[in-house]
Amino acid sequence: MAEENGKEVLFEVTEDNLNTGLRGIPVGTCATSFVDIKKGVHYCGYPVGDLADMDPEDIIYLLYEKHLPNRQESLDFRKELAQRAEDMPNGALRVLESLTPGSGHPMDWLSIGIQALGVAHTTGDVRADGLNLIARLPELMATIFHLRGGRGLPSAGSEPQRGLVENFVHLLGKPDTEREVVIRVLRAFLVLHMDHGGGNLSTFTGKAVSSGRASVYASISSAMNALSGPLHGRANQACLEFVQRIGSADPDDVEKFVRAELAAKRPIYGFGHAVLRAEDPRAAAQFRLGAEICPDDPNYEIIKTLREVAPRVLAENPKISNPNANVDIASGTLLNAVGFHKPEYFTTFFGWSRVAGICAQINDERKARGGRGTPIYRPRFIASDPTVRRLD
Ligand code: NMX
Ligand code: MLT
Repeated sequence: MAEENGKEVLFEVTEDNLNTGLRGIPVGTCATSFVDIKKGVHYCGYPVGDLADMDPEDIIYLLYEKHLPNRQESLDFRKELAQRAEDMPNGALRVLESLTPGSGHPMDWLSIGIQALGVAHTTGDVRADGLNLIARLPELMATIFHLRGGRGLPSAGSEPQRGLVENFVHLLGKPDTEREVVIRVLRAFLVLHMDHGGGNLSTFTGKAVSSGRASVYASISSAMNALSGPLHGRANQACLEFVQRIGSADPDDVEKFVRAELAAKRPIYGFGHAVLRAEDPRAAAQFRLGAEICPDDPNYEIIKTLREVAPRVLAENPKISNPNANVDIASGTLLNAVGFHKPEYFTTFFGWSRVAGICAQINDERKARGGRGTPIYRPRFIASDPTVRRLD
């Protein structure tokens, strides 16, 4: 490894690295998670697949504290989150009532809702604001589902002591008979999507906005807008819509469909990755869950075929760095199987989950440099034409 002034040279930037979306260029350190290109994301060193069945609250604790909680710490943390949710300012979400049901995309509502929570109550302490937001998200999410669906405000009162996912499901008013499996899928979904290193677009955006000392709410709202694009978080919506259009698990039909999409210059959603160079272990974890909860679901049958067929077809294009399945291949199928039938809402679950990792990373960055915080983000762009012109 080369050295310069006694320091390891991590990356040498050449012209080829320009205009590549900063791909691969190291810009900082991240304590919450790292991504191994073959083995996937590790939260504070733990492979994510090993954490998939754990309580989301314990994983949020892990991302903040960098160790898994013992029993007492876990109980205390849940109590703290419940207290923060109970202290939600009255009427904070009324702004969502002024939006027309069904209008815009649910990610717009999530972003607006997060800003509204910040308008109602920002302490300026990034740890408190992050944990308040995390604690209050189940009520925000349920409010979006109800209001955007034209059903008014949730009729059930928020009961945060139930736990994050359980309170959301309670607020949605899901029948008791459906709750167990919905809770199982959502808990796994939240854990698997919470963090993915420091450089993914939504996390990077949230931290960049925060580096200018904007509030946690402004930063996270911006992060959610970043997540809303179909190449990033909204791929989970696009993937299920795509699967429903295929409509057949026959390998020949699936292959024909994939080839037609590529010929039409459309991405194959749920495949490829900016960092990973193997199938995403989060995809494998969701396939395992699907085998338990919805093995005969027609969409599940299709994604099983897609998982085999698409990598083979994508690998024919040497430009594609990773033809394998990513996290978004299966999540929509699982959500749909447990009763969430509108794909446009799927990215809000990704957002709900990712807020935890981004808030924890913002907390770390503000504590950096002995409490002075990471300096304002300011990478350099080189003028494509540095000619100085004069007005005539
Ligand atoms: N389908 C079609 N083309 C693809 C795919 C795919 N799944 N993956 C990569 N390519 C293309 C890509 O568009 C690029 O083409 P061009 O040079 O014309 O711009 C070329 O292959 C090289 O791209 P890569 O270096 O392999 O990937 P990159 O890092 O640029 O992009 C993704 C990563 C994830 C944006 C890309 O793989 C993609 O568009 N996948 C489909 C959308 C998706 O599932 N996104 C979710 C990612 C995970 N998440 O949740 O954020
Ligand atoms: C992911 O979860 O896969 C991401 O947020 C995308 C990335 O890491 O670039």
